[in-house]
Amino acid sequence: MKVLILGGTSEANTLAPALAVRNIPAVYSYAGRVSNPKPQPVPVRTGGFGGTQGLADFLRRENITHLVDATHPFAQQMSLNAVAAAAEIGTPLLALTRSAWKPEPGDQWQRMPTMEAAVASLRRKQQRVMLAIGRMHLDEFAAQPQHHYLLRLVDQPLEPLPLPHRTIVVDRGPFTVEEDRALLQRHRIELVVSKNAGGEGAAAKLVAARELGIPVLMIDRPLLPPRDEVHHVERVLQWLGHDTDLGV
Ligand code: 3Y8
Ligand code: NAP
Repeated sequence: MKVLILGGTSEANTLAPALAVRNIPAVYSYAGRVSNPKPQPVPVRTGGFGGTQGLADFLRRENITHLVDATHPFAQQMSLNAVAAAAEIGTPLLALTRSAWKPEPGDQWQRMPTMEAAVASLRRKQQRVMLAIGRMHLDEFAAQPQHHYLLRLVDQPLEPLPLPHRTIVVDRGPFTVEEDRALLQRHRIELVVSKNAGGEGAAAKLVAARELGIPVLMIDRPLLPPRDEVHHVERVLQWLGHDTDLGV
């Protein structure tokens, strides 16, 4: 048995130790998006595979027997490639993911079907907006340069940003409600833009926004192809035919 974990999330970071402690051979894969990703208790590889074919070649070359897609719900291309490569060579595939967030009493959410829709809905007078969507889609918000943006990024950006009025906070999650409440108050945020990531790592800003009565533009997840999905590491261990008492 040899497991390839497509990682980069808290779920993947819970799965890797569970495999390591059971001496299940595994490789953890990062895209190489941030300068110093979290270390892992199993061998790590970093960078794209080179599309579906590149991934299929990797699966063959490394004799991967099981593929676990534990990437983020917005990592649509990686998930598409995983389904296609696994089908092409018959490698068993399981997705380890988390349910989408649902609004709770007190939430002032406006659901957005896509990132583009969120940008379009910012066609309004200047506001103080927290963009908690990371770095990769910031350019799209240049269409609405009038706002004062609070940007939370994992790394200091290397390239100039296309947003004239912005404050950058360099921080990586998981975040706490106290931190995020203080951040929203300090920057007098009037609107939060968020991906519907699910899980705990990015939820703090939503609780803080609810408590402070701040509206949220909540961007729905992109569509993913049908595949077997689980939400807990124990289910992955069962799928691998291993004991599930999570001593780890
Ligand atoms: C490189 C690897 C853990 C897991 C850490 C999770 C939780 C904290 C919250 C906000 C939202 C955002 C962003 C976010 C969170 C976890 C998890 C999660 C959101 C790291 C990591 C990698 C990435 C990539 C990065 C993206 C960006 C997205 C920041 C590691 C820290 C906004 C998504 O600068 C960039 O290029 C960043 C790119 C993809 C989305 C984007 O479009 O910019 N994640 N995040 C992974 C790789 O190279 O393969 O160092 O740990 C992982 C985590 N980020 O156990 O510690 O599981 O989701 N990540 C979103 O959810 O909206 C921040 O600020 O409120
Ligand atoms: P994406 O748009 O679906 O992926 C684009 C390309 O990046 C993929 O086709 C693949 O390149 C490469 N890639 C993505 N994830 C990879 C991985 N784990 N290992 C190796 N290559 C990978 O993905 P993304 O949104 O850029 O996310 C990149 C990473 O950040 C993933 O690990 C994801 O779990 C993590 N992350 C993303 C978000 C988010 O909001 N998107 C949030 C938290 C964490 P090739 O086609 O060349 O193989």
